[in-house]
Amino acid sequence: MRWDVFCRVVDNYGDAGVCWRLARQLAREHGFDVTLWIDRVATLAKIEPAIDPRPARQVHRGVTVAALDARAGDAVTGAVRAAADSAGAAFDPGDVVIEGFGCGLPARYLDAMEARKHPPLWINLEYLSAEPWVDGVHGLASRHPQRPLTRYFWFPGFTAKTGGLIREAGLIEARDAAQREHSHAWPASGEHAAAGRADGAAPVSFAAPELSIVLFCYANRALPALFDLWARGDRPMRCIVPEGIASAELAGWLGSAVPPAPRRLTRDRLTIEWRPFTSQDAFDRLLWASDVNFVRGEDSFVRAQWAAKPFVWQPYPQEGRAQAAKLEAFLARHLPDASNPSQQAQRRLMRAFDAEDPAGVARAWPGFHAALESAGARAREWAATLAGEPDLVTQLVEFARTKL
Ligand code: TRH
Repeated sequence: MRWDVFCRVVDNYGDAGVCWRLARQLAREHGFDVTLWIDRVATLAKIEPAIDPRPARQVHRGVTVAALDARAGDAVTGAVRAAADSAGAAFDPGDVVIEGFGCGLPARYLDAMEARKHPPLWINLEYLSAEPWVDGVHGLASRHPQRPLTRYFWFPGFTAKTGGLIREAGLIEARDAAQREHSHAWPASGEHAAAGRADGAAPVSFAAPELSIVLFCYANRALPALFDLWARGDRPMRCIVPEGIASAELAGWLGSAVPPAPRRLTRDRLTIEWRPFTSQDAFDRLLWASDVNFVRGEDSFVRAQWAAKPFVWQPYPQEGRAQAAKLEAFLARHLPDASNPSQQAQRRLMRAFDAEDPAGVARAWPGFHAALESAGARAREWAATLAGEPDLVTQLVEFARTKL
C-alpha cells in the first residue's frame, strides 16, 4: 500500500512531530511506501536532525519527505509542479491519504484522487482529546461537499472507542531497559550522599538526591514562582530546558539574557541546563531518565505518559482558556480519585500551572513534590493500561484494509 501523509505546520512542533512519528511507523512496521508532504521541512529538521530542510524530496528512515510549496496556495511541491506543468500530470495519489489535523489537501491532489478508478481512502487525523464526545465521533465518514469523495475522521484517544495513541513497536521494552540501567546509575534514594567523603569522614549531611526536571512548556506566568521554590528548596534541583523554551520567564528571573544552549547556570539549589533541541528519540530518553516531566501540547504529552514518570501537562493555550476543559477531561481519566491525596496534589498543580497562577503553583508544588513516589506508581500503572490497547497505527492499518 502507498500512503500519503499531509502536514501543514500551524506553529510549534507538534503537527510535524505527530505526522512524522506516524509516517515512520507506517514505513518501518508495515513496509508501506510512505510519502510525508510537509510545508515547513525546517520544522521537521529541528526534531529529526538528519533531515535536510532544502531539497524538495528526500528519503529518511524509509519515508519520502516531500516539500509542499505553501506559496502556491494549492500547495504543490516544486518537483511535482515541474512534472505537472511539463507532462500535464498532477499528483499520483496513494491508496491511503492521511490529512493531518484538517490541514487541507491541494486542489490538484483532490483532482487526482477523483480521477483514480478507485479513489484513495481519505482519513482526517484529528487532534488528541480526552473529552468523552470523542468516543461518539471517531471513525465517522462525511461526503465532500463538491466532490465524489468521502473523508473519515480519525480521533486519537484513551479509550477502546477511539483511534488510540501512537505507540511504536518496542517502545515499552526500550523504556524499561533504559530505566533499569538508569536506576543502577542513579540511586533512587540518597545512598550516594551517605557514601561519605573521599577522606572517609562521616557524610557531612544526609542530603536528598538531586531532582531532575524536564521543562518543555509554553510561556507561563507561573514559572518564576516555580524557579523561586526550586532555588530555595531543601534539595538540589536540575531543570533541563530545551533551547527557546520559557526564555522570557527565565531571563526575567535570572535578570539577564538567557545564554545560548548548551549552557548550565546555578542559582542557590537550582541548576538550569539549556540544551539544543534533540531528535524525538533522544527527547524520549530524556523523559525516561527524568524524575518529573513538564510537557505540553499533544506529542510530548503522549510521550511523557509512555515515560511512566510523574508529569505536568500544559495544554496548548486556546481562546478564552478553552484548553482548561481538555485538561479537566484528561484529569477525570488519569487522576479520577477525588479522595486520593496524591492525585489531588497532581490535579492542583496541573490546574494552577495551566491557569498560569503563580500563587496557586507555589501552594501546589510542595504537595506534588511530597507525592512523587505515589505519582510515579500511578504513572506506571497508567502507562501499562494504555499499552494494553492496540496502538493508533495498528488500528489505522486494520481500518484501511477493511476499506480498500
Ligand atoms: O510543539 P508543540 O507545542 O506542538 C503543538 C501541539 O502539538 C498542539 O497540539 C498543536 O495544536 C500545535 O502544536 C499546533 O508540542 P508537542 O505536541 O509536544 O510537539 C513537540 C514535538 O517536538 C514533539 O514531537 C517532541 C518534539 N521534540 C523533540 O523531538 N526534541 C526536543 O528536543 C523537543 C523539546 C521536542
